[in-house]
Amino acid sequence: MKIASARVIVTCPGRNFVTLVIETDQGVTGIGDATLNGRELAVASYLTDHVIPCLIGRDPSQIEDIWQYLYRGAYWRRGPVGMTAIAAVDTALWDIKGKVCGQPLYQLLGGKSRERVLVYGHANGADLHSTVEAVGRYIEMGYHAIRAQSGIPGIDKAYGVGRGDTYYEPADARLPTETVWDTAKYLDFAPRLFDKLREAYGFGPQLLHDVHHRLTPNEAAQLGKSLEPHRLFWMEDATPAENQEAFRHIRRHTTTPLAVGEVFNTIWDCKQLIEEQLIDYIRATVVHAGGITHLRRIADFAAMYQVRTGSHGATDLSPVCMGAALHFDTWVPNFGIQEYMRHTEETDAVFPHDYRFEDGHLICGESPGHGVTIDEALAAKYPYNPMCLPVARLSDGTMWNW
Ligand code: CS2
Ligand code: MG
Repeated sequence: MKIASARVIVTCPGRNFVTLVIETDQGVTGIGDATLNGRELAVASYLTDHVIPCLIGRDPSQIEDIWQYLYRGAYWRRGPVGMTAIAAVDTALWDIKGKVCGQPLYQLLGGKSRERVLVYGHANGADLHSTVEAVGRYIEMGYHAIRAQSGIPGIDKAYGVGRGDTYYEPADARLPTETVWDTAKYLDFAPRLFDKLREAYGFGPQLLHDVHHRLTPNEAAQLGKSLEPHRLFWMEDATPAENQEAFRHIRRHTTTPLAVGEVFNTIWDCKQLIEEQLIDYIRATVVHAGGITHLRRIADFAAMYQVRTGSHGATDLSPVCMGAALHFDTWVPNFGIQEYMRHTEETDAVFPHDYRFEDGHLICGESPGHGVTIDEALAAKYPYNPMCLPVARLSDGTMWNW
């Protein structure tokens, strides 16, 4: 069997997605997610101009060799664009392998470690009261784990607050929306949000919170300490993690569980965090961390240090990534939780899939491969619509971390 052709599909059913389709000379097709929010065309070009020409004629069963070829052969290694492109190829090749073997992807990885995958949803509101209500709605929808993000008094356009009721899409303009961040207001407000949530719902629901890179290590330590009575499932992206050592300070001062890694794209981004056990959950995901092949390496390394997976699963990761991630989550022994920010109906129509939500969990399907396809005719009806993520400044104009 040989790779006969490959193509990149950019579609925008409510938001932009990039999908790689690989076809073999025996008519077997595999697909991979190549979406990088706000940088979609960079990955599309990397694939079209630099990767696809090298794939034609190769044996699609040689997943590892092709991964090594694309990683080492790039010379300019690592980074979100290149690793997302590699991830798309890798995911598509695992999809093909599943179809050739007639096996769901989790079987190729080693079989089931669990029947279903615990997920968390995204409750958010413009203020404390509406966020408490939103968490209640997610509990009624059957979620056992819920991320809570709220508007913050005195802060306009706080992170994580959707414009609608269920879906949260941060890429909101052709050029970055400017937002203003105020750490003091946030540190004053966040503990009060979780006071109210625990008062309203007790300790039944698992609660998560995303700091989204906004704090210094010491501020993160302060917040983690103040949230300890609420026993969060995790506090995410407490401080920018390029400086992995910074987490030593946070770890010294709080037992609130820490999750990091949705912006990571190789094991090198998290090596120190894991081997020094500075985090509890690694958030790297199939689409941005080099695909199944590399994410498996990260998870196995994490397992040595009792760090569990908690893969990213925002709306800007397509159902193709979610499908592959669920097979990974069904297999991976040191599973923690899977983020599941629901896609819109129009997105789901473009990406038919066999996974399903039930009682706060997702259950992957039994179709050969990862169980997600793309309706190319429908995808063609949604042309690319350039959008990018906001930026954040402090009130004095200093650029900060969005
Ligand atoms: C967030 C994401 O889901 C999360 O944890 O950090 O929504 C993130 O803001 C987006 O994926 C950025 O595109
Ligand atoms: Mg996050």
